[in-house]
Formats: sequence, structure tokens, C-alpha cells
Amino acid sequence: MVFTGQWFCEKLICFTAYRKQFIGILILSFFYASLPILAQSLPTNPKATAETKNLFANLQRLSSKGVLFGHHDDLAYGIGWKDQPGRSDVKEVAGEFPAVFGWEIGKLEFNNSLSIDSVPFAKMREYIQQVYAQGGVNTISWHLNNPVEPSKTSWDKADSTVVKLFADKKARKRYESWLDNMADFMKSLKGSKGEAIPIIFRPYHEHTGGWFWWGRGHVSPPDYGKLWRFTVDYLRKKKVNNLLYAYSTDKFTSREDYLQNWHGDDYVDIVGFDLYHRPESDPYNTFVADARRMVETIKQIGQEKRKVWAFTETGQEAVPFANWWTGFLLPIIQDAGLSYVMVWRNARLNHFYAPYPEHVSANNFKLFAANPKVLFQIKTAAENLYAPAPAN
Ligand code: BMA
Repeated sequence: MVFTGQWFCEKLICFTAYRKQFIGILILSFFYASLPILAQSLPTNPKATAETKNLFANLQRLSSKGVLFGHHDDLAYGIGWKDQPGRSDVKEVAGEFPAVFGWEIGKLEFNNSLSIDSVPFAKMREYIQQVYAQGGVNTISWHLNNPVEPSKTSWDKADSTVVKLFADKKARKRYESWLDNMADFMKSLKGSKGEAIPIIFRPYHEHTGGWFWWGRGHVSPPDYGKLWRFTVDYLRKKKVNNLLYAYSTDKFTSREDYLQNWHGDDYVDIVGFDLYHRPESDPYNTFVADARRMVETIKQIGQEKRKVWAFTETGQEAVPFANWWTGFLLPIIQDAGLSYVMVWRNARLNHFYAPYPEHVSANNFKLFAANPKVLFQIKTAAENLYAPAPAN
């Protein structure tokens, strides 16, 4: 081909004649090229760190492959041991660590060195770093005392605490100083390259129940929302950009009931609920059906609002049912797009939720862990949750 002046003129005329079509094609190409990005939901904090955004996108992606299994305080202690590096009751039974690890920062508000459950905060920081380094997920709850009357615990059902908190400057300042301690701790969680470790933060949980000062009957829905938004805004202002916020109720009866304390789509990243199996107070044996119904509700809300959904706390205390894992938990969590399920802590012989080697449900737990749709540490780590999510 000879590129003569005439050739260029012809092409120019052709471009001019079809200009609109060319521009149209160009716009369409940009649109299709950006589809994978548009399809990927983002966490609510626009300033979330890259790893936090990646975790959110990967949790969404992974939920079609399986459910991550979690255990609270897994590395800190178990039945018959405490603070022994490398130990984990879950690992000793299933052969590998869980994928999700819960931690509890009650008493951090007073700058105590030990948590409400006697885990040194310095150790907790190390456990969190270990989990992150091994590709797992950390989630934190906070059984904080009452900021208006600080000697009262979470379980002191002091009415109207939130109203008093915002009416009393001294109480508000106190609460802000508690948030400062919390922010410092969250910001001190660093990976090997100095990056902030993403945390699923689950404050003011089980609010459909009435046992905490922030629970139903002790705070109005608008005040609950005010407290939540104030907390999130304050932490954002303090540049805490490594948190995904989980809204986690206790039992609820309907979608409306679940959303009663909802305080804006821009303040929640994960929707979840806590529900325990208490056969002694469940004569009609409705645990599985109740939990499954609740999972369906949060799934619907999660899909609509483009959130992650999770079964944030569960378990049967001391797990007396030998087939609890495949007979009760599995039917609840399978094929529901849940991101994770977490059982509570192995505190002592009458208060534990994961098996230990000689436990009656240990064999059943191994079966549960072998299910291809239940993800423990190894499969989870292979998914690189903190790297950019691969486009579908
Ligand atoms: C409860 C129990 C308590 C613990 C509290 C906060 O469910 O396990 O023993 O202090 O959680 O972690």
C-alpha cells in the first residue's frame, strides 16, 4: 500500500463522515472495558486501603466457591492450654487453622493491657499479624463498658445511654477518648510491608436482643443509628482506613425486624447475625430452620445492597451433639453465598464451641472440614484475599 496524500484525504473524509459512529464505538469500548470494575462493589469508606478494598471484593468473589470457617480467640487459648505458639484446637482436630479469627477488644477503652477475656493486647496484635501473614481474615468485636457510667459493663442494661452520651459533653469526650484508644490499636496492626491489616469490625452487635446497653429496649433505632454513624465518622476522621464494618443482629423475625436499626447503606459493609443453638430452650428444635430463614433474609439484603453477608457468631455450647457440624451447621450454611461462619471461643470445659482432639464431635468436625465448600486456612490462603480480585 502506498500512503499518498490522496489516501490520507480519503481516510479523513471517511472519518469525518463516520465521526459519530467512531466516537460511539470508542465510548462503547471504554464502557465494556470498565465493566469488571463497575461490577465490583466497593466498601463504604472511599479511603479504605487497597488491601481492605481487595478483601471486600475477594470476600464477595469467594462466597460463590464456599464458606470460610472461623473460630474466636483460636490462637490465644484452647481446652487445656493457653498462649502456646502454633497451637489451635481447630488445627489439632481438622489438620489446619480456621480461615477467620475473631478477637475481642473489651477493656481496650481503659487502655488495659489485658482484654476482657485476659488476652494481652500486645499478644492479640501478634496473633492478628500471624493470621494476616497466613492469608486469613481477622474480625473484632467490642464488649465495651458504658461510656456514661464507665463502671457499668456492656451487660448492665442502663437505659437511654446513647441519649445521655450525646447530651453530656463529658461523657462524649470520654467516649471519644475510648475511640482514640481503639483507633490507635487498629492503626498499629501492620503487615510485613508496613501496610495496615484489614479488619472486619463488628461493634454494637446482637442489638435485636436486650442484654447489652445498646440492645433493644434500651436505645431507640434512631439513637442506635446516631451512635453507629458517630463512631464510624469519628474513626474515618482519625484516618482508620483498614476497617470493614459489620452490622450484626441477634435473632430477628423478618426483614423489617432485621433492618430496624439500619442507619444508612454508606455505613455498613457486611450484614450478619448471631444465633446460638440452645436445645434446652428450643423444645421445637427450630434452630436450623430459624437460622436458615435468617440466612435467606441477609442474603437478599446483601444482594440488594451489594454487601457481604455472614453468620457472624454461632455454636452449641460444649457441642454435646456428636453430629453437630454436618447435621446442624452444614445445612444452615451451604449454598447460601455466605462469606463466613464463626463459632465462639474455647474458654473452658463448660464454655467452648469448637472441638478439641478427644471431643465427642471431633470426627464429625473432620468430615465438616473435608467438605469442599467449607474453606479453612489452606484453601483460603490460595485465594490471596488481600491482592486485587481477579476479573471474572
Ligand atoms: C461471652 C462469653 C464471656 C466473654 C464475652 C466477651 O459470650 O464468652 O465469657 O467474656 O463473650 O468475649
